[in-house]
Amino acid sequence: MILTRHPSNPILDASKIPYPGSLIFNAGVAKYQGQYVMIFRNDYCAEGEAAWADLRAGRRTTSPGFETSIGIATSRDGISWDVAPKPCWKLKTDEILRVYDPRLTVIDGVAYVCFAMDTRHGIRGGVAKTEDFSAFEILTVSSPDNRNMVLFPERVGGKYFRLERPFTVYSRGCDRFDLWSSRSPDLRYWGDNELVLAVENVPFANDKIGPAAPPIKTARGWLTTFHAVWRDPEANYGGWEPKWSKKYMAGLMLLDLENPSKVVAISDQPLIDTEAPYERNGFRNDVIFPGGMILEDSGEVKIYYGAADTVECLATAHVDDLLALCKPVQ
Ligand code: BMA
Repeated sequence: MILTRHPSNPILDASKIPYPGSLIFNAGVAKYQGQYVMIFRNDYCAEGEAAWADLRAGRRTTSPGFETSIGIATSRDGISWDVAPKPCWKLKTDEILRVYDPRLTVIDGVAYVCFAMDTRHGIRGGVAKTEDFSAFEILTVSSPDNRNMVLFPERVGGKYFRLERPFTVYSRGCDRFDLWSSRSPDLRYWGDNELVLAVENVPFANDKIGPAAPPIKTARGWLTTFHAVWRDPEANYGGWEPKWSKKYMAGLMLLDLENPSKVVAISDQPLIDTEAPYERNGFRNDVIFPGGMILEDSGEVKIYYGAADTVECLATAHVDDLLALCKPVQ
């Protein structure tokens, strides 16, 4: 068994949140200033918790109105978490509906948060800088539609480097989305975009793919997860939403150290497929979405992932076993 689900999974859920919270998932995690820091998405019901219960029980078919806040938690061991008493970030204006799915990368000791932003004119992806997670300085926001941005933990060839996932609806048809890269001299202006991995090159995805957790550096390359979506026309994956019919899995690949737009090796199997009850059943059944990946000095890799769009989980593996899963690309 290469990957071990942590026995205390889910490591964070709504029961541990000291403010309104229903769905705690898709967190970014990094080591920062001597401790583990988790920045997580919290979807909660503006109509009150009873509305969620009605949806779960089939007493209503429309999703209740929700709000999203971003929460923060810290840990000494990366397993048990102290949640701050208040959410750390929420953005809602006439134009911006919410920010969500935060990813955390520390570059030269500075914490950066990539985020998705729903607006009235499309979905955008951005990068913010923070010192202590009490305030966020937005450095850049993309044009729509783009999201799932992850920053590399160091510059590559002198440039900041990120993976991202534009939504190419018009030219690719519905849900044929691929994983792209871009570079920046200053974290603000992004360009040199390149296609990194196309959905048709992932045997276990037939719908769309995109980045997941920020990568870790190994001697053989940048090791990184990605999310891969399978839509089974015959299956109904359930979920509290009546029409949910997709399954999200974690894939694994290795990118070239000097040119991370190039995939050098990839696993032809999902790294994490849905299996545990907390992955199979929730707001959206059968969803695994990694957002944090930490390489320990021992060679252990901690992979943090949102499960069923409902809870946050942890799985561990040895870095050598993960590297062995990735087969060279010709
Ligand atoms: C995507 C995003 C993610 C979510 C996933 C599965 O489109 O909304 O935040 O985890 O769907 O529902």
